[in-house]
Amino acid sequence: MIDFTLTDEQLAMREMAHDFAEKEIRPVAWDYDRDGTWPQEIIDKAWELGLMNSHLPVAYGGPGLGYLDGAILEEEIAWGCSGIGTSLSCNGLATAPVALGASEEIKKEYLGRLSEAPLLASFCLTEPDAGSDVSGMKTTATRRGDKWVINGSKCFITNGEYANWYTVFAKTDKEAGHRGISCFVVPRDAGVVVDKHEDKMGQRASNTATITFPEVEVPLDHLVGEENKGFKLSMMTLDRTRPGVAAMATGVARAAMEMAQEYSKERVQFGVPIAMHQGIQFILADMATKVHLSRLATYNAAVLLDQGKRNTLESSHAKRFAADSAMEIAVDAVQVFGGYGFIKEYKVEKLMRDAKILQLYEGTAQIQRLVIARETLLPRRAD
Ligand code: COS
Repeated sequence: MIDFTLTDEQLAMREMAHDFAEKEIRPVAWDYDRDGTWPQEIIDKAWELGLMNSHLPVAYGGPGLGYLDGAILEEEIAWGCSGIGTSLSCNGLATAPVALGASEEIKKEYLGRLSEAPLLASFCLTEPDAGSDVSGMKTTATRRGDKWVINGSKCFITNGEYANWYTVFAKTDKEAGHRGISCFVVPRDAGVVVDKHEDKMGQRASNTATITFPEVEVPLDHLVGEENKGFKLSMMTLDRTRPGVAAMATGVARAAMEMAQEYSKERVQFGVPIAMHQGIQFILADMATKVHLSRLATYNAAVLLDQGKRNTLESSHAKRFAADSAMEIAVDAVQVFGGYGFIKEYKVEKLMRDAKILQLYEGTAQIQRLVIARETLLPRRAD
C-alpha cells in the first residue's frame, strides 16, 4: 500500500517544529545571516524541545524517531532558516556511522553525551584534495601500541568549531584505495585543532571550519566498525542523511515559493496584482509542483530507511531533485520580486544564497547523478 498520510503524532511534531521555526528562528534568522552569528541560544532551545537528535536510539537516551519523522522536522526548521537547520541536524551525520558500527561502550559514551546536554558532533570526511573523491583522502591513522594516532586535516566541517567530538575518516592502508579507509571517534580534548572558520555565501548561521588532527591519539576501541571498512560506512551514512538534506531543500523551496506567492498578490503592475499575469502564474505553478515532488521523493527515501531497506538510489533521487529544485525556485522567487528581489530588505535573496549549498554538500548534484546512473545501469540492490 502506498500511503503518505501522516499520523497524528507526526502532524503534532510538524506543528511543533513549524511553531518553533516561526517564533524562534524566523524573527532572528536574517540578523544571524547578516552577522554570521553562531545560534547557540536557538540550539539550546531546540535541544530542550527535542528538535535535535531525533534519530538517536532510545537505548542511548534519544527519542528513537524514524527517518520520516526526522524529514518532517527538518523541512519545517529549514523553512525557518536552513543555516540554523544545518547546525541543528548535523549531529545526525556524525552519529550515523557510530550508530551503525561502534561498540556498545562507545555508543553509550558518545551518543549518550548528545542526549545529556545540547552538545554537537561533527562528521570529518572531506579534505582539501578529497571532496567528491572520498578515497583520495590523505589523513592517516596508525596503530601505535594501544592507541590509534591520527594525522591530517579536514575541511568544510559543519559545526567543527563547536563540536564536542568528531567522527573522522582516515587511511589505515595507504595502498588500498577505498578499501584502506577506517572510521574513528575522536573527542575534541584529544588534541583536535580548529584552524579556520569559513566566511560563507549562504547558510551563514551554520559553522564551517577546517579541523586538524596533529598526532591525535585515541584508544584502540575508538575505531568504528572494522578496520579498512570505513568507506562503506561513509556511503551508508550518506544514504541515511541525504533524505534530510532533501527535506531541508523542500523547506527552503517552500519558503521561497510562499514569499513569491504573497508578493505576487500585493504587487500591482499594468493595473492588476502580478499574480493575475499568466507569466507569473506559470512560474508559481512550477514552484508548487517542484515542492510537492521534492517532498514525495524525500518521504520515499526516508520510508525505505524506516523499513530497513537500502535506499541509495532513492536517497540520491531525493537529494538531487530537491536541492536543484530549491535553487531553481529561489532564483525564480527573486525573479518574481523583480528589482526588489535583489535588495536585501526584501529577504528573498537570502534563500537564493542559502539554497546553493544544498547542491554542494553531502554530495554535489553531479555526484548524485553519478550514483543514480550507476544504480540504474548496474543495479546492486541488497535489501
Ligand atoms: N552503500 C554501501 N556500500 C556502498 C555504497 C552504499 N551506498 N556505495 C558504494 N558502496 C561500496 C561499493 O559496493 C564498493 O564496494 P567494494 O569495495 O566491495 O567493491 C565500494 O563501496 C566502492 O564503491 P564505488 O566504486 O562506487 O566508489 P567510488 O570511489 O567510485 O565513489 C562515489 C563513489 C563518487 C559515489 C562516492 O565517493 C561519493 O559519494 N562521493 C561524494 C562524497 C560526499 O558526498 N562528500 C560530501 C561530504 S559529507 S558533507
